[in-house]
Amino acid sequence: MLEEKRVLSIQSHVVSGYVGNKSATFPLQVLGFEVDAINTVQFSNHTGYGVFKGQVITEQDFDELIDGLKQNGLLNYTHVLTGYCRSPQLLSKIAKLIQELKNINPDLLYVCDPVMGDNGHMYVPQEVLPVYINEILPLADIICPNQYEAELLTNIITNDRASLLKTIDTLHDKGVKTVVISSSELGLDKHLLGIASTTLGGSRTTVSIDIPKLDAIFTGTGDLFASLFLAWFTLTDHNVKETIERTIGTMQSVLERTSSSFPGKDSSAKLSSKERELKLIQSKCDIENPKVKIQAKPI
Ligand code: ATP
Ligand code: PLP
Ligand code: PXL
Repeated sequence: MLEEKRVLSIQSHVVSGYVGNKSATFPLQVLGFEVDAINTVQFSNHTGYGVFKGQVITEQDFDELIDGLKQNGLLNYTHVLTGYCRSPQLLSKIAKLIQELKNINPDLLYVCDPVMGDNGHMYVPQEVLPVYINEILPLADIICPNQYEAELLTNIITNDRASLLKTIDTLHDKGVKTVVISSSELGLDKHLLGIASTTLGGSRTTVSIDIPKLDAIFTGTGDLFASLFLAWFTLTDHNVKETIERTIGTMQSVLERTSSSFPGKDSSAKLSSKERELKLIQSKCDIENPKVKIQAKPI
């Protein structure tokens, strides 16, 4: 792999707050990665607020940016990270770009967060699903769906750990070497269950992690999770156990710092979107030095 770590991160930009590239860029930079960001949208704030305004990149805008990079010989990346994308046409273009980047650097690592929905509800048009399945999955080195996204990608209903593990087997069978379930509702006793599995290096390693569930709804956490997973997977030389432990260590610190800033801790449901924005910048030390409080367990 090239000495320098340079990530192309293709995600949303928001002027105020932390989702998409605003959530992913800072942690990657703090951990020593160069980040080149393509902003698929530029919105005033995330869509969970009452109002949002702004622009969506067109396919032509995207092509122009890539053309400029290409003409200057700048398409040399070690990593690509993709997240929320509502347009099947743009997603398809992104797939073609990733193939081109892999031709330039065969060691490139592509991390795909297939952001489509949560809790049985899709919040992107359903036309993006076949593009993820047919064009993106064959290129992804790491995929980090939540439980519902794993169901969509594999057509398997997950009502217990065994069926969730079956989705992971199916994603491995489709050629994805590292599969991470960023969160599922299959944890016990107010915990989210996370699972990370890799077949890199010839043998299979699968671990689970019990994540204490905080009584609040956050936005941008999936994007932060994917960026931290990318960073630690690279920095630990592909050790999934250490990677998920450090990723969750930082996630907990950021979310605890965010929650403890809530004015009335017992009424999180009534908080505004602004009050629930991630305390990301304030968590710089916890990004650099994650406190691992929860060990991942081998499955
Ligand atoms: P995506 O849709 O981007 O694939 P996702 O739906 O899994 O991701 P989240 O549900 O936000 O994204 O979960 C990502 C991580 O955020 C979890 O692994 C967990 O560490 C953290 N997280 C999110 N919400 C909570 C919560 N209420 N309590 C504790 N941790 C949380
Ligand atoms: N809700 C809506 C309306 C979204 O547009 C998105 C975009 O990804 C999310 C939730 C996901 O946020 P998170 O990254 O926290 O999972
Ligand atoms: O992944 C979160 C996200 C990304 N991009 C935009 C969003 C959100 C969450 O609401 O609104 C534009």
